[in-house]
Amino acid sequence: MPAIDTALVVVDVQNDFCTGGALAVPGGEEVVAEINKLIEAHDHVILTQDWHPAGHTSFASSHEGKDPFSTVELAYGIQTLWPDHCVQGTTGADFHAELQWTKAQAIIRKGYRPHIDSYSAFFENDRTTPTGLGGYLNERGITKILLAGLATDFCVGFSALDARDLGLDVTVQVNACRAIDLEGSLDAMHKAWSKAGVSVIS
Ligand code: VGL
Ligand code: ZN
Repeated sequence: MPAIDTALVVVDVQNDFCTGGALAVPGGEEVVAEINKLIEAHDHVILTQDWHPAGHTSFASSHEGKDPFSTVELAYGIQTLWPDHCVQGTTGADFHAELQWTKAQAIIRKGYRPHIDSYSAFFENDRTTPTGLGGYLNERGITKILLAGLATDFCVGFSALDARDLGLDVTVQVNACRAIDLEGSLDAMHKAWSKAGVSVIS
């Protein structure tokens, strides 16, 4: 495993994406044991944390008459609407209790702007607002990342594509990811990864 010069980026392993959470990803908590092993094996560990203010624009509850998992047209384009989740400071936004996160060197919070969602760890859903992670890695001379976490076809997936756009060497550890799989989104993401040159390992 290329642990020395590779940063492990652990995406959104938070209570709301695990069984019993507000936006539960099937089997979400199953990634924790595998990710803990990856954390042990890597010298550079970065976490992302979905971190929405109450009333966030990605919540169906913020759009009258709209149901979760439908879509809406926002200023920056089509946005999928979600149940209220990962609200700043709530238990649902906390990392899973068994995730061994203390070694993490940085935690990138995303989705905190009230009117923009952010799936990717690098750019928000308007595709132009950076989170700062690209600059952080660049300044530290890190050019390779390994991604794991939730959800494969949204936050992990778009993080991988954006990282390739930034010229990084990107691998996704798919056995340490779980998917939402909304209308073929998992299949579409695998196709997009292969086009973009994202490596996949399990
Ligand atoms: C995510 C939907 C909404 C994710 C976050 O972590 O994949 N998905 N917010
Ligand atoms: Zn979210």
